[in-house]
Amino acid sequence: MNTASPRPVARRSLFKAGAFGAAAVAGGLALSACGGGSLAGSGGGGGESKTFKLAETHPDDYPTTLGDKKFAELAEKYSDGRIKIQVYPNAQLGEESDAIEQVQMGSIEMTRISSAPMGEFVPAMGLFSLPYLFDDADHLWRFLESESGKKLLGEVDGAGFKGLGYFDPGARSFYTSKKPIKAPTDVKGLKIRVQESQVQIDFIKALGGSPTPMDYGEVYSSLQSGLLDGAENNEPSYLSASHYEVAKNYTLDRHMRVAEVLLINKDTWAGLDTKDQEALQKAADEAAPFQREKWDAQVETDLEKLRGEGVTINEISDLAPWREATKSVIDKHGAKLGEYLDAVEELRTA
Ligand code: GTR
Repeated sequence: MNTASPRPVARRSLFKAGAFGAAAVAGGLALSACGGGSLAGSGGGGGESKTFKLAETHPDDYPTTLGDKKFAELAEKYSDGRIKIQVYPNAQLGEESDAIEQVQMGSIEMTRISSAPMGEFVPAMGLFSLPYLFDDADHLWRFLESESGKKLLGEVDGAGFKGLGYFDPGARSFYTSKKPIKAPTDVKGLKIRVQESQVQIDFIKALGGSPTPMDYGEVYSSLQSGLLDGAENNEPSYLSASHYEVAKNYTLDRHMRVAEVLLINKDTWAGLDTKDQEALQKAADEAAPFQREKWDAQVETDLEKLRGEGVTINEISDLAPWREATKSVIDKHGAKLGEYLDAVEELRTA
């Protein structure tokens, strides 16, 4: 039921130059061309039951995975058992950019994905990678729940997806193996892993560092081998992926809140009857606050655990020099995001 429509898959080559990336893309296209994917799950309405796969990069007990599972449980309940969603954690179905491509082509029906790599498929999603944009989680959520936030989610339609909702991403901060980062100038000359996002590449460049886009699953060994000097992420990722073991300096500058997004393949969505679409949407709407609660609870305990593991935590109280040093990123990428940036500004105060 999924057509191999010529949607852009090429953005990835920006980051994955070389044989592996080309093979992955070619492999995906071959799959799609022969109508691959879990066709068992793609039937159209009529009361028959469907099973969808949902790709998740994090481990079983991570807050986004708990959100996925709540979504799956509610989807089954609200569809009277017609829709079953199998959550595949730990990047079992592939690293994030591969998962996005597979959902785009329909070989996987769903994913919970970071908006950062999504920005390479749907440029407006790059908004969330703009540095020091949101003051805190409440500011982010005022935006996500606003008409603008919903409109932005709707932009994924044009790239072969349907956006079902947002999950909380926390805030990303730097961590390094050798020298701690205390001021923007400390990033100079450091090799820092970024997500597959041009905005994030420009962010590290603006600070004088050397940005290295890389799959999440490769970061630990790259920090360990010295290929990287540092990376950046929120507390639950830094802890659960054990990056703290090989990069013990954590600098809480909270530079980005890259929304987590729940996606379904557009054709799979279109193939559902209205009742099942409503069931899925209701499930996603209710899974979001559940995930946010889990998130908030975990961030605090994770910070304590990290301290207990001997991580040195540097709090950054004055963001002004960081904002100043990275202004060029907002100027370059913000120009295309005018209406969304205006909404973010309007929602800065509750
Ligand atoms: C996490 C995010 C993941 C993944 C990861 C990364 O915060 O939840 O989806 O994008 O960061 O840095 O690759």
